[in-house]
Amino acid sequence: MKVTVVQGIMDANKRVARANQALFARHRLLVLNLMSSPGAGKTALLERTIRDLRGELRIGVIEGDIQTSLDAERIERAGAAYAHQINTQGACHIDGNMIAPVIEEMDLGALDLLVVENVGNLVCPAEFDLGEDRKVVLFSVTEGEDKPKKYPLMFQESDLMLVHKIDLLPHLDTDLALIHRHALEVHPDLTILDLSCKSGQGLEAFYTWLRAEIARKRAAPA
Ligand SMILES: Nc1nc2c(ncn2[C@@H]2O[C@H](COP(=O)(O)OP(=O)(O)O)[C@@H](O)[C@H]2O)c(=O)[nH]1
Ligand SMILES: [Mg+2]
Ligand SMILES: [Zn+2]
Repeated sequence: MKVTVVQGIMDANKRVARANQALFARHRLLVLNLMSSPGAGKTALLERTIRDLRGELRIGVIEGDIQTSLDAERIERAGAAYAHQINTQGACHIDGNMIAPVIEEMDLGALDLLVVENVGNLVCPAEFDLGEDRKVVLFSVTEGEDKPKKYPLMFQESDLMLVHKIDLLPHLDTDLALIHRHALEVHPDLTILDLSCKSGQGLEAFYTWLRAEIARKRAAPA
């Protein structure tokens, strides 16, 4: 496995994101930008998805963390077709510049899906396009019903919201319907799926969404 360390390069993110997008389009490869606060379960969901869909989808993951290669090691152990760790050295999000040299080196044609696991943070990851097709926000039921209203940009920018760890609901006072209502207040068209990678509840609906998005991207003009 390879670890890339990036310094604070921040120039012209939009331009780089467009170039990344063109490269993904040439390969008709679906790319997701997976965002959440730290600990919502991004890596756990990816590990489960890779294990469940092994044999059907070749999934690659670019991991973004301030430090360590722990997540890419987990992804590799889960049997991913490709795993790469980016260390941002303090930066609290991934931007288009950081993934550009990584995707240039990769064999994008060997994948059915590429996921970028962003740095755990509900704020600035939403501000930086990577050239992805879809932004996905993972939000766990332990984070408080008010967060979609407090961090609206994340929920406005995202195409899909995954409400995670619903296996915990019997132990909590969390109002799941209120989480939905607050997210829909800031983004009325937001697609919302409830799931748990621990119990497996809701995963089939997520996989159905993935398959549909992959099919749509494959049919899109290069
Ligand atoms: N109860 C429960 N815990 C989960 C679930 N998914 C992940 N976790 C736990 O959440 C913690 C953070 O998971 P991780 O994948 O490292 O989160 P990340 O920081 O978003 O990548 C770990 O202790 C996981 O065991 C779930 O579906 N249910
Ligand atoms: Mg992680
Ligand atoms: Zn940041």
